[in-house]
Amino acid sequence: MRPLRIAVTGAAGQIGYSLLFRIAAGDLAGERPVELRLLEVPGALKALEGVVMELNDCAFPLLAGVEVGSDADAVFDGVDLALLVGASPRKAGMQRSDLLQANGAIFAEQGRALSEVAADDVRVVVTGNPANTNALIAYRNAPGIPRERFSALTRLDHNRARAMVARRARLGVDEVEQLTIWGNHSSTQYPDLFNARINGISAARWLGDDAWLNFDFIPDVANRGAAVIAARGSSSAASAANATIEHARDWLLGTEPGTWTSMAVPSDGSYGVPEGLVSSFPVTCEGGDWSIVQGLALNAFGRSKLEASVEELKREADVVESLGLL
Ligand code: NAX
Repeated sequence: MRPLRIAVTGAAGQIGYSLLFRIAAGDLAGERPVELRLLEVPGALKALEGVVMELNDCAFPLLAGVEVGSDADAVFDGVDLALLVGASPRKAGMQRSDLLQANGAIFAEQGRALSEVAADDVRVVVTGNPANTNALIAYRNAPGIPRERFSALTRLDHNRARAMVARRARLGVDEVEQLTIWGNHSSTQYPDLFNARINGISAARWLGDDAWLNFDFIPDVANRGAAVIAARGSSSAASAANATIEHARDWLLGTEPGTWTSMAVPSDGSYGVPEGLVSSFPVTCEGGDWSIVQGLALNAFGRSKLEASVEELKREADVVESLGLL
């Protein structure tokens, strides 16, 4: 079978260092061989050469080839899947609009390059922050690619929330199903336990502890990244790589029957989220396509949380629009 061509940007970074080895070991594409196309800024290419040496030293049977470079048009040529991880970090004194501008330029350029040279059925996952708005910028600058082929990562938030609920309920993670992260991958995200199920019952009802839900669970999910930084001295990397792989694998190979996952995707207007904004929703995947799970009830609390997160997404979209990035 022809190897799946997978582009990874920011490949010499922290997340890249976990991600590449897992992909090469077969965790994303199953038994299908993979070819890695690694994009980095020129200053990081030397470090990336060292990573490539280590990839070779693993003698992965499924790794059909590795190419590296800092020219997006060359690296993205013919890729089936693009994992856009590399982004400009937030530096001291930077406003959010400065970060949106620095990253907007990267994702506009990468969207254009993918549109021109990637495979016709390419799928694009944005992990680099601010992930939802970077995905919006990328798809708006990629006229040759249907917008449904772009998504952004909220799977790490989903996994964090699921594991926290399982620990609280003293159950295995498999027993917590149908959890949803709604909205932006930011502190405004809404992890929904009302529609989540434990043994077929609403997880909120099963836990029966509104104070925990409001004052511990929701802030803990939103602030988990900061807690990891405080403990480890660096941001989440292995768990972010794991989430990126699970997101892409579910998209390409399908979600488990009877449940769903969380993905940030361009809204079709579902649940009142304005069309085109990249928001996290409950989704199922089949045959390489995602669909938003319809018909879930959002109570007044959930609706106000989602609305607040969508307001933030709108503000981010307005900023990047005013910067000429859309
Ligand atoms: P690192 O700073 O370790 O690595 C980023 C890499 O990207 C660097 O090697 C840098 O040279 C490269 N890069 C910068 N501009 C580039 C460009 N134009 N083309 C190609 N490569 C470029 O960050 P890391 O910890 O790996 O995190 C990467 C991104 O993931 C960050 O934006 C981070 O905020 C984001 N995250 C997103 C998460 C999510 O759930 N959506 C969670 C984890 C993580 O915080």
